[in-house]
Amino acid sequence: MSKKTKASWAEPYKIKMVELLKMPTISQRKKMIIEAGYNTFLLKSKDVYIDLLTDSGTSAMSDRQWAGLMLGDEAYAGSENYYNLEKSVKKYYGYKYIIPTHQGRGAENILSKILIKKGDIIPGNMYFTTTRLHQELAGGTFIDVIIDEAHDSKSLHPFKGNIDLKKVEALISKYGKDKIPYICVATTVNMAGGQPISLENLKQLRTLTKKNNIKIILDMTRIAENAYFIKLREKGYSKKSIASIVKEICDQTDGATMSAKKDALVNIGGFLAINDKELFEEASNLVVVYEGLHTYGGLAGRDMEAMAIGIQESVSDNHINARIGQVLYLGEKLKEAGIPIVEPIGGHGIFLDAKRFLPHIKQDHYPAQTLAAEIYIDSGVRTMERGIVSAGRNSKTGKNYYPELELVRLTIPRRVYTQAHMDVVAESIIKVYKRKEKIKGLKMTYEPKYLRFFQAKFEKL
Ligand code: PLI
Repeated sequence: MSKKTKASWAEPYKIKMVELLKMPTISQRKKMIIEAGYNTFLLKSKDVYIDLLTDSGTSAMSDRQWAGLMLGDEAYAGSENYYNLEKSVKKYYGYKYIIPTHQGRGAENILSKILIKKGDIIPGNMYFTTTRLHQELAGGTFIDVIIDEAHDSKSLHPFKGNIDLKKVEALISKYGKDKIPYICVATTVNMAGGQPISLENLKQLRTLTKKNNIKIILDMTRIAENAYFIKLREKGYSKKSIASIVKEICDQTDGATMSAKKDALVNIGGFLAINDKELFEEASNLVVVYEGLHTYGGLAGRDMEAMAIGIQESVSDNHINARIGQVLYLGEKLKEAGIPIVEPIGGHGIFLDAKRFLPHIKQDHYPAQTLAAEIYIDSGVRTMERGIVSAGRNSKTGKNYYPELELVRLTIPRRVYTQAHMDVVAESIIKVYKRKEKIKGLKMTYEPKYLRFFQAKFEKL
């Protein structure tokens, strides 16, 4: 009997310009990682071969976006490009009002300042580093209400980004609805391994929050990737377009913060979107303090034009199929070799489970930080820690958080690398896995106060 073979797919673009890669030698890499204090954030880009540190601001723009840069209207006030961006946000996401910001955390800062009062509780489907910090700086406390499966790297739940509604109900009865200004809902939850939330779950949350007069604010940073998983896995969506699913997600919410550096295919930019006119006016006023006038929010006109075009390209079915297809390709290769990764494979990268990869290294000796450094030494591939270092300390008690997930993220920039690059990455991880017993942990020698993972330094034990 003939075996049915799956049709191959290919990138829905061809390459018009290339950037030559740097190829540091092994002795250079050994020296550089020590100088960087075993922190891949502190490496120089010129010392990196394949850069999987992040998918943030690292996408390749299309020729249409580059052409858009030339249409930059660099007026201080009322730039034409702002109105194009506003049109794009309304058309594809449906929000009424938008305020551009220099990137996602600019929007988080303004949102937190206008909505959070001291002593408030902000439930969310797993923390994100900058989001939680802005909530705390505004006087709030983040509480995780994601389903338990999200903390288990082996669980095959199709929507590990879902919110546990019972946990939300318990918070409402414990603190009272007036202490909860909004629920922060992320699409494809970054720290859980790029795991999606289902529309069914979001709609149930909408019903619960409406009843209690609590807002839903979306972190829509990777919304198109979430829509892909809904189309693939949720009943009733297989024939819908990514664009229509994206719109349906936004329709369940009251506003959103966006880091356009991810899904929206630009190297810089973000925005705050909101449906309430009064909140919009308050945010428009505050943005002039922190970012710039409300019609540019810290961006050049050309950046807003590239974002307006990127939003449109990001919701194309062809684009998203190829984008996640490449992530799956790498993940399947690693799975076949027996490498422990977070499953199901997520939207923006592969997450190695460092607790299972290096079981002999205690969490206090930073297994994920260690593994990211070892991968760099092996091949010059740069990855990122998403474990105890990223989790940081409780801002009230000063004690370290000990997250269940101790991960190394291989984040795939959009439209940048080829399948052959993915082969090289997989080979390097497999090589490191073969010598895992010989790998020793790290000790932290410098710890900055905020978001320590960016700048902390380490030494080998
Ligand atoms: O890096 P920003 O300020 O544009 O965006 C902050 C931000 C908010 N939400 C989520 C889910 C993010 O992933 C995010 C930034 N992520 C980075 C930088 C990353 O490497 O994943």
